[in-house]
Amino acid sequence: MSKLMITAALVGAEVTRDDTPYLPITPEEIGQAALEAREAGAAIAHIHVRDENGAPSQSKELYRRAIEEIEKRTDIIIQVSTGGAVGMTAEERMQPLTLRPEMATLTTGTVNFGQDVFMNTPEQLLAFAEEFERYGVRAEFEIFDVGMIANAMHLVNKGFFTGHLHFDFVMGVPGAIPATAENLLHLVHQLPEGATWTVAGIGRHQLPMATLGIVLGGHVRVGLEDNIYYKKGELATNAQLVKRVARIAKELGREIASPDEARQILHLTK
Ligand code: KMH
Ligand code: ZN
Repeated sequence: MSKLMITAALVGAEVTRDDTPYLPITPEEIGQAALEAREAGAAIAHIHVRDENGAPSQSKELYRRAIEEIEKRTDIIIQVSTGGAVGMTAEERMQPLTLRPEMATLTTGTVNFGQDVFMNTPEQLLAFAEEFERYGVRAEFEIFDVGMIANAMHLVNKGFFTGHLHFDFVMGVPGAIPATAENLLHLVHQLPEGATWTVAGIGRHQLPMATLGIVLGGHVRVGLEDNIYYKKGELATNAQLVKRVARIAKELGREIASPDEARQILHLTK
């Protein structure tokens, strides 16, 4: 089994400061949260950005500042979001790709998202694929339901996303695939030969899915984007959530990948 890559999903688009005081919002806070997550064992920082009111944004300038604050503190792999928040246009969501980040996420399908709909039409997916190619950005496919793997492979078979393929299974969003062991195995079995995968469980599913990811040879995403609690009724910091996964992995005999080791696993050339 390879070393374990831990992704810290530091910010997200839905959680607010009213939900938790630990949510990083400003570029400086995001930089500091990335450093603390790295020190706790994370190899990848998945980031969104927020405007001065804390609202989700896909502003290129805000991403540029957040990336700068992370890069001056740590060598962690920076993975920007092209998911943004529900209701944003595809053009709005694409903006951070123009900064040529080391990685960016791409959700390959439309899905119910709580009471909302997270839209990713075939036409939009093609436009995203062209932008990833134009700026030479490595994708992490965000898989909220099983059909999204086939949609990603449809784009790969068209000639997009050449090179190593990496998937993140986001499990337990109300309206999307439930976070069960059986569903995780089914998702893993759909992947093409040689692909790597991460699992992110939402809310109370975060810890059990992370543990499954460790023992099944996948990789793990935790962080306040997906879950704000350490345990029922007790809020967590991003670093605490990462540290717990690193500790469990070590107990289970799985070593933790540094950012450079994660770059090797993902065949990133930077
Ligand atoms: N905020 C969700 C609607 C991503 O970062 O790529 C989409 C999301 C996925 O968070
Ligand atoms: Zn995200």
